[in-house]
Amino acid sequence: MKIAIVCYPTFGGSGVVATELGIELSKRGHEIHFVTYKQPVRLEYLSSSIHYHEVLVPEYPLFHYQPYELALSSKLVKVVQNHKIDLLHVHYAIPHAYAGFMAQQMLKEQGISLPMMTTLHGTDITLVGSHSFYKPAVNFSINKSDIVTSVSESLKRDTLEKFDIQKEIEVVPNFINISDLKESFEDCKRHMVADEDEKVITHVSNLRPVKRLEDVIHIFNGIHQKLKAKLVIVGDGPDREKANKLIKKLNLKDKVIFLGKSNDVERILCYSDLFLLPSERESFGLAALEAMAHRTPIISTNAGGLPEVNLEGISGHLSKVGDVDHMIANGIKILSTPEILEKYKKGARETAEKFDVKHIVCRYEKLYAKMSSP
Ligand code: GMT
Repeated sequence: MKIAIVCYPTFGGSGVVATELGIELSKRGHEIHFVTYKQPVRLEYLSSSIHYHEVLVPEYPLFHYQPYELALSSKLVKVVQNHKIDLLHVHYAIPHAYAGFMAQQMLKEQGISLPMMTTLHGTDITLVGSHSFYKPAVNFSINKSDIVTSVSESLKRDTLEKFDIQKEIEVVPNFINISDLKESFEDCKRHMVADEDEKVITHVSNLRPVKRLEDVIHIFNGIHQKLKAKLVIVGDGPDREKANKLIKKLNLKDKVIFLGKSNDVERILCYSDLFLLPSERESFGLAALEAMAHRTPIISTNAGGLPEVNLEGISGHLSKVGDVDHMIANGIKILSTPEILEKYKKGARETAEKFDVKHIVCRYEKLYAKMSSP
């Protein structure tokens, strides 16, 4: 099939999932066309089966806001016409489902049918999408999609609660390509972040308020009072400065390492002993799944879809949002002896294997086939 994929190309879970999906679909014989404003970060190479079409929005003095969805829908029309695209898969409802619907309507006028699947990822529903500024348009474009999927049962429930949805929502969880993972590195670099007798605790995110970065630091502080450890923070975002102040106040400057945005997350996870994700909201928690695939147990909240990914007592532990003491106690429990840590590492990896690409991508393919057959 010839599939056009629309996503956010920069760092962020939905773009990563869309890109990995496109790469996997191309390996299965489909021709993939990414349509977005920048080449997706995880898309390292283009080929005869993976194409990228850039959406340009030229500046014009009259525009206070650049009309991206207008440019995107026009680009989609061109890509569909030029490449004989069979279907459109948009990731993150805003504004992609809306732009996709407009492209569909323009193509319909020319007698071209373009079925559209919309995958809901999280904040497009729980945070931004449900704001009254956007809600009518989001509600409308979800209902106009031929198939709607969500990345967790929890997100499906949230969508049905917050919007007036007339369609069935199929849950297709996020996935990881286990066989592609690099499990060990000759130049591991663990020694650059921690001493032999120190545990490595990791947090990877876009450092937005929803990730509760201050809780990450308080949890680390509590664990570090009991055992030797370093905290590695990967990613960048608006809460970094606030976090730096807290690190200074708690006298943790020598213990916390900020690595910024990195494409080397695999190497970092490879030597991590524990992963912290104390988010206030998380429709799925792809970062936790990636850590689990690298045998890293998780301390997370029980928000949103996290209990569907991090299995209590198996891959790690769950706590109520903000219950830092509970998360500290659980972190200490996991790290207390090499035997206990190994048990959680095994549990994390086995749980991640259930989300392997080979179990999940075929579910999208079945839905594509359903959507394309009249
Ligand atoms: O919050 C983020 O990290 C970005 C956001 C996105 O759409 O880029 O992530 C959401 O989608 C991810 C992929 O499906 C999920 O793993 C995240 O849990 C979800 N984030 C939230 O719900 C806050």
